[in-house]
Amino acid sequence: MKIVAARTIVCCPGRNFVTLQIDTDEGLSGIGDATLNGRELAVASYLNDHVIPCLLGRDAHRIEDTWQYLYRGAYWRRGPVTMSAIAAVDTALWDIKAKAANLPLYQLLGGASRERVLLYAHANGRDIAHTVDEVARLQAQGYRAVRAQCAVPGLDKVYGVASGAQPYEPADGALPAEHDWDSAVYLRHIPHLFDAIRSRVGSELHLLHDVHHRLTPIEAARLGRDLEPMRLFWLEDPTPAEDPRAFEWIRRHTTTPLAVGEVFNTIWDCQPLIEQRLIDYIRCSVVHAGGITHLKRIADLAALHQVRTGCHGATDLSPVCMGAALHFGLAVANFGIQEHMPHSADTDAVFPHAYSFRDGYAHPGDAPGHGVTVNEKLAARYPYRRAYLPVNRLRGDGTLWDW
Ligand code: EZ4
Ligand code: CO
Repeated sequence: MKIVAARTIVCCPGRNFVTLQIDTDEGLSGIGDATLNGRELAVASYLNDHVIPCLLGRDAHRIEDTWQYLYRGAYWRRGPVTMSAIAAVDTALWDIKAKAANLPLYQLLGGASRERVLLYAHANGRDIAHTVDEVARLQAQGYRAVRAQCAVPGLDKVYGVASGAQPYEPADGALPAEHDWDSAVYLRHIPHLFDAIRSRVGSELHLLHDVHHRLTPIEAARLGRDLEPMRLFWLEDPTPAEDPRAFEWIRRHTTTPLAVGEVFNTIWDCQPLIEQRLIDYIRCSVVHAGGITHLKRIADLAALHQVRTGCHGATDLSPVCMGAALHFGLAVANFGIQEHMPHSADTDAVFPHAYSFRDGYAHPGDAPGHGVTVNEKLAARYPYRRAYLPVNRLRGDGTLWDW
C-alpha cells in the first residue's frame, strides 16, 4: 500500500490545530495531530517543506521503518517541532493500518487491558470557596479524579487558572501575555486549598495539582510535604525538568507522588527520571512525543520501573490526539490516568470522533482506525490566528520566571 499524497490542514475552531492527512493508493487515508501550541506553523512547515516530499511512494504499512527514517534521517534529532511532525506521520500510519485491518487501533496495540480509561477533569476557581465548589460539581458529574487550580491572592493572572466564566485556554494573546508570580504566597495558599477540598469531597476522590514548573526543588519539596495529609494522586511539574537531578531533592523530602513529561518529546528526556524512580507518572503525549510508536517505547521503559502513564490531554492537543491517546490508554499495561479537558463544540464539529466520555471514564470506540476524522470544509471556515502562551514574571521586580 503506497502513500500517494499527504497534506497539512491548519484551522482555528476557537484555537489552532494542525492535522496531517496521508492518502494511499488503496483509497485508505489516515490523520495525525501535529499541533504545537504557540508554534503551530513551524510544525506545518516542517511537514510541508521537509517531511511530505519523503513520504510519497513509501509503503504505508512500514510504520517502524518510517519512524526511524524520519528520526535518524533528519540528522538533527529530537525537539518539539521535529517530534510533533514525526508523531503526526506515525499516528496517521497507525490509523491507516488499523483501517486496513478493519479493527479499532487498540486491537493492534495488544487489545484492551481494561474496560475503560480513567480520566481526570479540571477545576479552576477565583478563590478557595469557588474552587471547592467546582471540584464538588465535577465529582457530582461522576469524575473519579479532579485537578484543582486556584487564583492566588494578590497575583493578577496565574497560569493554569481561567479568568471569568471562560473555558481555560492558556494561549490567549496575539503576543505573549504577562502573568505574575510569587512563590511564597503560592506556597502558603495551596495547602489551605487542598485542606478545604478534602473537607468537602471526602477521602475517595483523587485530587491532582499542577505547579507548572514554577517552584525551585526545595520549595517543591516543601509543598509536597505540606500536601501529604491531603493524599494527592499527583503533584505535576513541581520544578523545571531539564535538570532531572533537581527531582532527587524533592524525592528526598516527600512521599507525594510526582508527575512530569508534558513538555518532553523523546524517551531520552524521560530516561533519568524513570530509571532513578524520581517520578510516579510520565505525562508524555502522542502528539509531542513522537506518536504511538515512540510513546509505547516510553511506556515500556516506565513499566520496568513501576512508573505509570498519565498522558497530557489539554485542549491544545486536538481530538485526533485524544482519540489516539484513548486507544493507547485502553491497551497499555501500565496505564495510570488520562487528562480530560473538554474541547469546544466548534472543535468537536470539525473533528467528528468515535470516542465517548461517561461517569469519569472514556472509551475510544470501535470504529476502524483511531476513529477520529476531520471535516475539511468546516475546518476551512476557521483560518489560523496567531496565539501565544504567556510569560511569567516575579511580582515586585518583574524578573522572568518559569511558567
Ligand atoms: O500548559 O497544554 O497539564 N496541563 C497543562 C496545560 C499546558 C498546555 C500547554 O500548551 O499544563 O495547560
Ligand atoms: Co501540566
